[in-house]
Amino acid sequence: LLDISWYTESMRAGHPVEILHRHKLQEQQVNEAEAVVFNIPSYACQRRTALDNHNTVLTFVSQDALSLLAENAELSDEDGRGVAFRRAAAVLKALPEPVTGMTQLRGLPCLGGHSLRVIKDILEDGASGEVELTKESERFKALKVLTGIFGVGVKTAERWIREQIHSLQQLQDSGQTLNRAQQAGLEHYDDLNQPVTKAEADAIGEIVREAVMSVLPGAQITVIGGFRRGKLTGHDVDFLVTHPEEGREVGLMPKVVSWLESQFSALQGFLLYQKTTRNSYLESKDGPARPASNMDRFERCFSIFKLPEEETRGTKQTETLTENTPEDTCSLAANWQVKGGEQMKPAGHKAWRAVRVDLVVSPISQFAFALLGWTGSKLFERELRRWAGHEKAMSLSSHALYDNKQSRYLRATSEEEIFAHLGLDYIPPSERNA
Ligand code: DCT
Ligand code: MG
Repeated sequence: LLDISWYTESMRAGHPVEILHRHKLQEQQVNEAEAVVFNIPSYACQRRTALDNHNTVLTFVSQDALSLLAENAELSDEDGRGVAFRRAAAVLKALPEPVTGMTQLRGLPCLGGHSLRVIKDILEDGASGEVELTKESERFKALKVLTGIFGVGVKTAERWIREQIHSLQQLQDSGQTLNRAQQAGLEHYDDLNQPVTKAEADAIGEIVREAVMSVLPGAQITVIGGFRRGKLTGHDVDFLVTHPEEGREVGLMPKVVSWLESQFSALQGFLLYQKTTRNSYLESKDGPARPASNMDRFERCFSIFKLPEEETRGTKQTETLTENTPEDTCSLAANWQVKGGEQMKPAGHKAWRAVRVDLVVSPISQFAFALLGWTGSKLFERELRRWAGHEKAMSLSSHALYDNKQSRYLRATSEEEIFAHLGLDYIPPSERNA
């Protein structure tokens, strides 16, 4: 295995690695010039990244390791470091062959010294000491548990940790004041931390379709996020709604929410929680200057759905609903359900599960940008915006694409057109899994 110290040194010194690398090869007279060197473009949006990549278990291990370090950095408010690890993990995902030795990584973009060190440890020892230590660290574990509560971000979790709150039990005992989102997050903690399946996403899609069609016939509903990229599970289900007539979509969300809340059944409505924000994007007022912050400018509803189990099983079941007793609840989080006002459930188990659902409404004129911006992956989106800004002097958001050189907006009615404006080959959703 190759000593990687020179990679690190040259990168620190800001030298182009490839030149130093050739020089080093000549110096050492190592006849490795023909060693496999993958030709991987540096931006994730220039690459096709399928879900099922060509890598071996070994590469999966190192990818997971880098993703864990990325997560740790993000949970420590070190986003720059987080992105660096995410980019490195994404390069491994895009490799056409399994990595068996460090020489194969020569000349690859986005692999910094730190990431290379981790990969080297895994190739040599099967694990990285740093990753194992991080995994076991009390702080990391506490941050994961606390930010795993819907509505709790890194700042809040850190404040709680400073107050010696590391677990759900300690949070409950502490008597901290929780906002409405956090209360719902705690109440449905177990459900929301269990991956949503494709079948559940489909069942939610049907309910959303019925709701939207009831209040705005002719509207179009598209699944976005991970499920559009072909993922089999997700942490939530995301939908984009539009209407072919510009303007008809305005004010849609409150109507959809009312419909969902008013579906009287044994389960009393489909929403356990919702927060709707109005569309605050105005091209004439906002201008192209703040592309990265436009994620949340659409009319949008963050919600927690109450998905009846029968919807995913495809058969309606007649279950007797009985009064909930503490004995019915089998988990810590479920215990709060009594407090949270949920009184009815079948003895022994719930007839439903809580699922996070995001609804986004876009005017048809912005639809292609919204679709592209909300399909992800998060890294793919970040890389698209970076490509637009750094390579094309353009500003890309989920609302619009602005050409800074021509000082004008570039219109598009499909994702293909946006890729073309950006000078990129079209990449279908199933290959945006960077
Ligand atoms: N998105 C983004 N940047 C963010 C958050 C979201 O570009 N900071 C975009 C890309 C994905 C999409 O919004 C939906 O977000 P998530 O649901 O968080 O991502 P996902 O890919 O759908 O992941 P999961 O399958 O876990 O839901
Ligand atoms: Mg999602």
